[in-house]
Amino acid sequence: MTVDELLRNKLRKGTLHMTLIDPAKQEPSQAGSIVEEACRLGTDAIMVGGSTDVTQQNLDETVLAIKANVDVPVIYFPSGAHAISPHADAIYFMSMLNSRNLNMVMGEQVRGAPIVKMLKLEPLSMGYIIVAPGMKVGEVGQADVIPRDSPKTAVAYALAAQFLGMKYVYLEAGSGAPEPVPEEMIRAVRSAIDVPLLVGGGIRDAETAARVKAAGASIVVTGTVVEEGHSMSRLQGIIEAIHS
Ligand code: 1GP
Repeated sequence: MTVDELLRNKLRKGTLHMTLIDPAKQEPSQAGSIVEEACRLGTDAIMVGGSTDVTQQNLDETVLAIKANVDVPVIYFPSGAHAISPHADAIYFMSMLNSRNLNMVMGEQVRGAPIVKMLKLEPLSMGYIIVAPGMKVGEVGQADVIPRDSPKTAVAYALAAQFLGMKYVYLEAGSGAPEPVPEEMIRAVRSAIDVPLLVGGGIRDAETAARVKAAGASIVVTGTVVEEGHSMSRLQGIIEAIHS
């Protein structure tokens, strides 16, 4: 079964949680322990990626350490074509739709596509939309961030992604954002599109996760909450809220 099929089967039963690991933020062995615990708590897949400092070496070592410990899909969440791991189960083949930098919209993808083909990685096409404040990824990606009070702008981008044939849409407030993507925006996008909607950035507790789910996220992504493995009890609450 492909990762896409597996995710779609699971999505039929309810909202999913994905744990994001930045390979630049801890040793591979620590990443392995964090995801082992996250899987024990019920996370549905692991995403591996970061906006800066991802190298072929830290990426490969982290993906291998994760794969050695867990059975859930490991999906590479790339910041560019400079590092692509053959060890991941799939790659978000994504375009940062609201970047001012054409390289983020299509250049890295053109560089990466032959590598993805050669490595036989499963591409999961995704429209990546950065919502204010956008944090590091918004800055590095030179995003024209979607204003928080403009759900209709987010809807227009998300619809454009779907009409272009992208299989997933990701609304991203940025890792460590003080607030997640506004609920009204999630609701508006959810009711406009038919493809699975990922929502991430600034989700640090169960209550927030429950609100993001209720607003219509198909997949809730958290990263910071498990960085350095400090907040596994919070992660437990988040995953319970998403699966309840
Ligand atoms: C970043 O949306 C993810 O791409 C995760 O954000 O680190 O704030 O959980 P956090």
